[in-house]
Amino acid sequence: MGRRDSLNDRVSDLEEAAEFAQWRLDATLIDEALAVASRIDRRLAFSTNHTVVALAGATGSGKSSLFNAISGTRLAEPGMKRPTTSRAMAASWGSGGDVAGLLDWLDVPRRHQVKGDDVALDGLILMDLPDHDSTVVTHRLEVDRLLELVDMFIWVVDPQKYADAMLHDEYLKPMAAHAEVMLVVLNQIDRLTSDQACDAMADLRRLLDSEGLTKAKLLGVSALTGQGVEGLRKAISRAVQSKRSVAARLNADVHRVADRLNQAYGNAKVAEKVPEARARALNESLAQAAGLGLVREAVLRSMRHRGVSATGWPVLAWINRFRPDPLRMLRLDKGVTKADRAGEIAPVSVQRTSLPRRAQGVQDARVDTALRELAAVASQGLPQGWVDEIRAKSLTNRAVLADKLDTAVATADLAMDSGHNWWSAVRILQWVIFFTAAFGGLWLLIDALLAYMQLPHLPRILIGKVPLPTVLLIGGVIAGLATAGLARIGVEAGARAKALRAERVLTKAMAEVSDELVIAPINAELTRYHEGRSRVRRAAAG
Ligand SMILES: Nc1nc2c(ncn2[C@@H]2O[C@H](COP(=O)(O)OP(=O)(O)OP(=O)(O)O)[C@@H](O)[C@H]2O)c(=O)[nH]1
Ligand SMILES: [Mg+2]
Repeated sequence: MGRRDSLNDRVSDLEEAAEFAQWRLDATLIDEALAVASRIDRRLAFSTNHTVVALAGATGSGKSSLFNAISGTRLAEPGMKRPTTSRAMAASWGSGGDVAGLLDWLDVPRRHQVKGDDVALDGLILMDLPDHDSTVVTHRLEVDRLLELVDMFIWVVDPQKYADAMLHDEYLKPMAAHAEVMLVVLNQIDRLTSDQACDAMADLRRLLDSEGLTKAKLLGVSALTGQGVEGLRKAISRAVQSKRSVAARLNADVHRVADRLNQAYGNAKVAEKVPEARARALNESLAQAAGLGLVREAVLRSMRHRGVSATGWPVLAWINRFRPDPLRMLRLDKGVTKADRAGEIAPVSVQRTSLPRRAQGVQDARVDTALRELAAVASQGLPQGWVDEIRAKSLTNRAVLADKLDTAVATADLAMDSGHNWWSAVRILQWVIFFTAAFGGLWLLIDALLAYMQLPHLPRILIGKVPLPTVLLIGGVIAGLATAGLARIGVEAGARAKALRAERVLTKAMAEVSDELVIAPINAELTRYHEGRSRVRRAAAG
């Protein structure tokens, strides 16, 4: 039972490994693996208490005669005319189990139920096959078809043709994995002296061993005289009663195809996911292409511009307002407001920048190179089909990449409106200073006018030796410029911090885009490979 469970596990491992490899490894091999898996499922659906044993071999070797000798019947038709048997024929022993269903699946309409209670053969379905080396092509097709399905093989050879190249090269050697469920019978030993029979048996044993069939039993028999037939019956009986042949045959099937699939998967060291350094290199190229440098520069200049307008000497600041805001020119001035984040408004116009597309050709080429290198590094050691798949995956979203990056830049929160509350305080101070200076200036002007018109002048207040209005005017201008100068230092520091922050935010936003559009699809492909490989290894190891 345990064996059957592990067989089921191996079959599903094989099936999944084949499915993971679809379109990536050799299609014929994958189809074969899937066919084996479904064939095993079908066979296991029928009774595993029955063992289907086929007599196979060259024409005239004595398959039909042996069938009769083993079964003690005359159901098969041995003959002089070659080839004699043209369609498979089956005889079954014992009742119970869906023998009819099993024989339907095997597509063997010629069938007999052997009467009597031959306990030794209970559970046996013995099959007489046509000749595998037939001149009639349908015979060979029938043999090949049934050899795929039966649970155990008895290869019947005769003293003349036991070393036949076709038998060994096309059937025995390729089926070495199935040696455990294989019996080789040297028939017609009545035609040899006992020395000749010993020599022939030893020679055949050597041959089989050299072909990897050490596990295959070899028996010498004569269907004509009945010599050795009892031993053969016992060997069959043991196999049938142990009920292990079904699982053993199917296990060998899994083994054979899983080995080949395992080889196709390869065992090179393959990355589990895209290396960090590669992902970073790609992100840098993408950032360049999406104009990260330009945005950072624009943020820096825009913050300076706004800061100077807010904190500068009011007259100069007012002039400064007429110069365009660098961020606004890139349509990045809005950023993401609190309302946007709450989902209240998400105007489409915000989703696009006006970043210049001047050097786009060069940038695109850089991105293409980065994508190519990323795909090449990530797919190192993989089978060619998988390498192609990863390259294709790296380019799947190439067309939308630029747009998505631009949207990421356009919607990134550059936080341009925060962190500069002190500007307002400075602005108020600047206006106070400005009005103080203006007051002093006005005072002097009025004084000058009164003097011009020779009217009595305003009261004269001195600060030390300097008149108050002069102190107010000159002091105000100096204080205003000094405040503007000091504020300029703060503005510059703030602008730099803001530019750095913008760079960080944008880099992160772009990394998210590249993760989603490039890295994730490649990583999924790598995971698929590793999952498939671990499954096929399990299937092949059992
Ligand atoms: N001497 C001798 N002749 C045998 C023996 N077994 C079979 N024969 C003869 O060999 C000939 C062929 O036997 P079949 O049983 O028809 O051989 P087959 O393998 O079924 O042949 P196909 O159906 O054509 O593939 C017949 O004339 C048998 O009588 C044996 O053990 N000794
Ligand atoms: Mg025959």
